Amino acid sequence: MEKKLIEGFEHIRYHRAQPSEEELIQNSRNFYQLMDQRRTVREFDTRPIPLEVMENIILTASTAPSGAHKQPWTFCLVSDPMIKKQIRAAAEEEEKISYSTRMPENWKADLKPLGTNWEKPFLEDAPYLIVVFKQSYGLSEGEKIQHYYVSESVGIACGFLIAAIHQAGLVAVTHTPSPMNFLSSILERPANEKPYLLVPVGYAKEETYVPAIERKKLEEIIKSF
Ligand code: IYR
Repeated sequence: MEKKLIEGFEHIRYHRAQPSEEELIQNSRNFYQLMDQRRTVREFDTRPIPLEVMENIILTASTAPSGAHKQPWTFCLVSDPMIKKQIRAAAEEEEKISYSTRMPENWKADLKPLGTNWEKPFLEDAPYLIVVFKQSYGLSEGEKIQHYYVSESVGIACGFLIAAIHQAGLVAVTHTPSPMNFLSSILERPANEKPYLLVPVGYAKEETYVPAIERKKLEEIIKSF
């Protein structure tokens, strides 16, 4: 490996094949077409998933860039049916209050086409729940470690996570029960970690339907200068 000291810090030579223009077009088109098939799915088959698949998906998420490379994330991987049951009960308790009193009418109207409600059977049906925690600061031998751009870093990692789940052939729903501090106590997380996103993962249920919604056209999302 070619190495170089830059300002006293070891660097390694960056190697990556440089695709031709045709290859760039093909690669970008293929990945777009793959990702455009991703849908949020809320109905899961209970069929188990090999642990290695989940580990690879989480490793992929951990390749995300992060502020000062502090990697301010923890991925709790839950398959224990008793813990899933506890998480479902606590989430539904909050969601029941949210849907009945916390969420304004226009919010509920916006969700109507998606068919969501306070019931969350996917929290028990999905073989795995990935609960992503953001670390406001790090801890090493009792010392606090400064973290930077924590929400941005963990958000990017979650994007990678969702892409990896889809690429593997599985489905997920990005669930954000609110408030979700119950996840800290159920999963016994330390004070430097805050729940960020709850992602049930599994095979889609055999016959399931997703809302017939469309994505914004390129002209609506791009402004070229
Ligand atoms: N957290 C609630 C409500 C909800 C909110 C949004 I914004 C969504 O896109 C979907 C659901 C729930 O999970 O049902």
